[in-house]
Amino acid sequence: MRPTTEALIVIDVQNDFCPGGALAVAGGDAIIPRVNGLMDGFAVKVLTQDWHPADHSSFAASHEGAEPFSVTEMSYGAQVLWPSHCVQGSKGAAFHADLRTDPADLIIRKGFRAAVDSYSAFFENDHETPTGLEGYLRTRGVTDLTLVGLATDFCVAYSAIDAAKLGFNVTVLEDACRAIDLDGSLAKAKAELRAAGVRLEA
Ligand code: VGL
Ligand code: ZN
Repeated sequence: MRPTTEALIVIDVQNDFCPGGALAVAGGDAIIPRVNGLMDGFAVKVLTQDWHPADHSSFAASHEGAEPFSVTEMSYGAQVLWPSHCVQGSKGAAFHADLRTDPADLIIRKGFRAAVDSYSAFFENDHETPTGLEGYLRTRGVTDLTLVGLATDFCVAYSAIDAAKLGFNVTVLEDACRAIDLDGSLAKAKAELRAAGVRLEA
């Protein structure tokens, strides 16, 4: 068992990011056995859940004439417009049935404000609205984070980079993640992860 200063953060292992889902990540469900196996080794375990209202501004359907995977400009910067996904209370927003959720200490939801997306488990995409996860981890005395989940190049990368900026020691287990890889986003995310001081391990 790892010390109580170390937390496992499992990002968005939800039906919509797995094969058959609205924003399916290739092989998204293949990481689940590894993620399940990691849980017992960590004293602190957090799951995140992408949790959008049906009219969320990150959905292409919320923008007249916009195609999914196009990019638009929001008040807080560039934003990819996604197929509608992880709508609050929908089957797509539920955790994958094979993911062990009972061992989790905390399930933190993000992206619930219609006007701003939230890739990171720590801050929304305006980079200033906190989710509260930092306070939770610090008050529990956590200093080191291991991140796994979906998708490597969006929610995992944003979370890991924010965590490193906040001063946590951060490791991403690449084999326990899968990427969307939109227009080179995986290579870009990996370069940014390394630049932020995030450790990438298999
Ligand atoms: C994610 C795109 C939109 C993710 C969430 O979990 O990586 N990507 N919403
Ligand atoms: Zn989302």
